[in-house]
Amino acid sequence: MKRLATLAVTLLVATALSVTPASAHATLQSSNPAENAVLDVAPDEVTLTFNQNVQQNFAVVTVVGSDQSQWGASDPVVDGDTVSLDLDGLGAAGEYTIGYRVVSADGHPITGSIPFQLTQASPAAATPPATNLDFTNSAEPEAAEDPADSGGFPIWIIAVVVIAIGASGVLFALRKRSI
Ligand SMILES: [Cu+2]
Repeated sequence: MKRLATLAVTLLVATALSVTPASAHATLQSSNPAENAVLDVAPDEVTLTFNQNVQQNFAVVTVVGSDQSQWGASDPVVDGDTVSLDLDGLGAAGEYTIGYRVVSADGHPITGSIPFQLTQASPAAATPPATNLDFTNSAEPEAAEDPADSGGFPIWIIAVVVIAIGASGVLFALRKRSI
């Protein structure tokens, strides 16, 4: 009877030990923004907190808008059980998705996605694209073309003309000499 009990306990312990490693990989505990959060203002960063440390390497975190635009402004930073990603604002109001892939201490990769909503266009991102478009459409091409037109081109033309005249003079002289 005692032996049976010992056997039963041994089996239970063995089962417990064999089950534990399989369920030992990290799981996401919380995130900021939280799943299905509704935000007025874009967060400065995205933070994912796991129930245990995750490996320093191999972490991938993305923040993607409904138009597939990417909003992450850094590589993900792993600090123990948290992984963070800087944001440089977000774009238009709408749905965004945080996607992640980290490797837990036991080597198992963990992936997931966390949707959240932005109710107002992010001011940080709403202004720069507008200014960027202005720059590329008007200021930048003019600034880039002007120096080439006024400075670079005439010098090239003059150089080509001078070389052409010089070359024809030499040819002329050579021809004359050979005749
Ligand atoms: Cu695991």
